[in-house]
Amino acid sequence: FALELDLRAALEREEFRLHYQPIVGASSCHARGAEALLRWQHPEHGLLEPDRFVPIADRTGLIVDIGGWVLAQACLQGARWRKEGVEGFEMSVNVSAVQFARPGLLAQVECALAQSGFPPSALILEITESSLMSDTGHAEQCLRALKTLGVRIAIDDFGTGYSSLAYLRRLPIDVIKIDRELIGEVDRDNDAEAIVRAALAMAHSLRLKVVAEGVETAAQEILLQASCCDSLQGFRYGRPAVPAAFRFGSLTPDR
Ligand code: G
Ligand code: G
Ligand code: MN
Ligand code: NA
Repeated sequence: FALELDLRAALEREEFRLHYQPIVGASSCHARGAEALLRWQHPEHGLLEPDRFVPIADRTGLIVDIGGWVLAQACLQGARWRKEGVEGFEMSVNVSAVQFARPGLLAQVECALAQSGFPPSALILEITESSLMSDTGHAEQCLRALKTLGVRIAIDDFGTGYSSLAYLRRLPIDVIKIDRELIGEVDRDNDAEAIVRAALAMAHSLRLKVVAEGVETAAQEILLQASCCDSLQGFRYGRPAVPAAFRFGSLTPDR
C-alpha cells in the first residue's frame, strides 16, 4: 500500500502537523489547555486525519518515531503558550497502544520535557482503556515509570471499552476523558445522563479529574456544569486548528 511507503519518508520531509483543540475549564469556559491532534500534509492526498494513517504507523512500528516527534512538538508549543502568559497552560498528547507497549516512551517524554522546558505536571498523556487492559501488570509498571517524571495520565475514550473499573483503583491515573459518544446523548437520553453522572461521582471520589469530550450544545454544557464536570472539550469551544488560530479567554458561544 502506497501510504505505508510514504509514511516512512514523511518525518524526514516534515509533512506532519499538529492541530490543537482547546480544553476549557467547565465553570469559566476559558481555555486551560489543548489536545494535540496529529495531521499528515500528504503531497498528493492533502491533509490526512489520523484514522487514515495512525493504524498503519502502529502496525509498522513507525508510530514510535512519529510519536517522539509529536511529544517534542507539543511540548515546544505548550512552552510557547506558557511564555505568552497563559498561566498554567496544559498540553494533552495521545499515546497509542503500540507506543505505550514500547520501552522507549519514557526517554522520549523525558527528552521532550527537557528540550522545551515545559513543566512535567502540565503534560497529560492520553492512553485508551484498551491499551491498559491488554496487559495490566505491564501497564501498571509503565504508568508508574512515567509518573516518576511528574507527568499526568488520562484515560481516553472512557466508557467505550469493556474494561473493569477495578483498574482505576490500582493504576496511577489522574484524569478520565468521557467519550464523546456518551456526551452526545447526555442531554437527550436519561440513561446516558445517569451513566455520565455516575462516572463523575465515581471519578471524584477517587480524586480524579474529569474531561467531557465532544461537547457541542449549550444543553450539554449546562448539564455538565451542573454535574461538576471539571473540563469540557468539543466543537462548541473550537475545532482542532493550527496554533496561530488558537484562541484564549472565554470560548463559550453566547447562550
Ligand atoms: O483528530 P481526530 O479526531 O481525527 O483524531 C482521531 C483519533 O486519532 C483520535 O482518537 C486520537 O486518539 C488519534 N490521534 C490523534 N493524534 C494522535 C497522535 O499524535 N498520536 C496517536 N497515537 N494518535 C493520535
Ligand atoms: O479519541 P480522541 O479523543 O483522541 O479523539 C479526538 C477527536 O475527536 C479529534 O479528532 C476531534 O476532531 C474529535 N472531536 C473533538 N470534539 C468533537 C466534537 O465536539 N464532536 C465530534 N463529533 N468530534 C469531536
Ligand atoms: Mn484523545
Ligand atoms: Na477520546
